Amino acid sequence: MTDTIDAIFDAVAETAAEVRGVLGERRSYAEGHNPTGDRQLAADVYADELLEQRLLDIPAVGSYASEERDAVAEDSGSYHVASDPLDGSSNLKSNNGMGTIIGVYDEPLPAAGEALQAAAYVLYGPTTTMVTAVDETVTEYLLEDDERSVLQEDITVPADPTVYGFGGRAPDWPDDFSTFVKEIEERRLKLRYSGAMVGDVNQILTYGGLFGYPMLADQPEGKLRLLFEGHPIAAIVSAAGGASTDGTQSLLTKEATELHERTPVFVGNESLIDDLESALDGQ
Ligand code: AHM
Ligand code: MG
Repeated sequence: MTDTIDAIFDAVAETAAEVRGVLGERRSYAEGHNPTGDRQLAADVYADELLEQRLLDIPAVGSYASEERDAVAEDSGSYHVASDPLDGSSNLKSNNGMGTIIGVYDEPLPAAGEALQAAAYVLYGPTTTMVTAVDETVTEYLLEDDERSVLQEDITVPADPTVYGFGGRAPDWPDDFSTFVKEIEERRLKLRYSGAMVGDVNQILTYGGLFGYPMLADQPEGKLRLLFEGHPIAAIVSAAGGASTDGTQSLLTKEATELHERTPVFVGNESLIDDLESALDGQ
């Protein structure tokens, strides 16, 4: 791992501790909406501003982009960080899990998945953990008392899948996707959907299975954003031996041409991703 990527992971871990500390008092809505139209919570804005400061303080970080801001914040340096500062923040109201996601690119944003050098997410669950992917190796850390200590090295997606979860309203799913979901259920996979992708993806790494936010009737690109959510999560699951797709191709082969571009997102066991692509073939 390069020193810069390690410094980025440290900055995210340090920020996570502070974000976690203020979640309880920042549950109210802020003034604005983010660039894809979601209402922002005070916690979204706080996490975004802290990450911007911490990451741009690292000399080799040349820019910071996030789901919560229109434009890229520029500095000088050869690494470019994309972030979803508080993923699943609507879970704050109901006191359920949430996360922070980052992707580290070696090209200015928007960029292709191939430019991704490392990715990580923090999960604010009963404990705060961070999962990183770099050099095709996935590691889980416990974030506690300002320390980042290894919980599990070389994480791989379990071979025998157990859980699945898909976003959006079932009546809005395309017919071929709905048919595929019925097949998944018949294979005795259990439904797990939390409203925070980071929590759901962490279950995929733990139990094996498939998570997705599909294309919808009125929104063919789905809900999730390629740079801030799709690429980083795909990189982590792929480094753990799983795979990703937008329905037809790996998310890591997709190039974002717009900063806030959306895409259908599916990640999980490679066999399930293959089955899904076959089921959607001909769309
Ligand atoms: P956010 O980044 O604005 O919180 O939106 C992303 C979240 C994902 O974490 C989650 O999978 C999805 O939106 C849930 O959406 P829905 O409430 O439509 O199920
Ligand atoms: Mg998100």
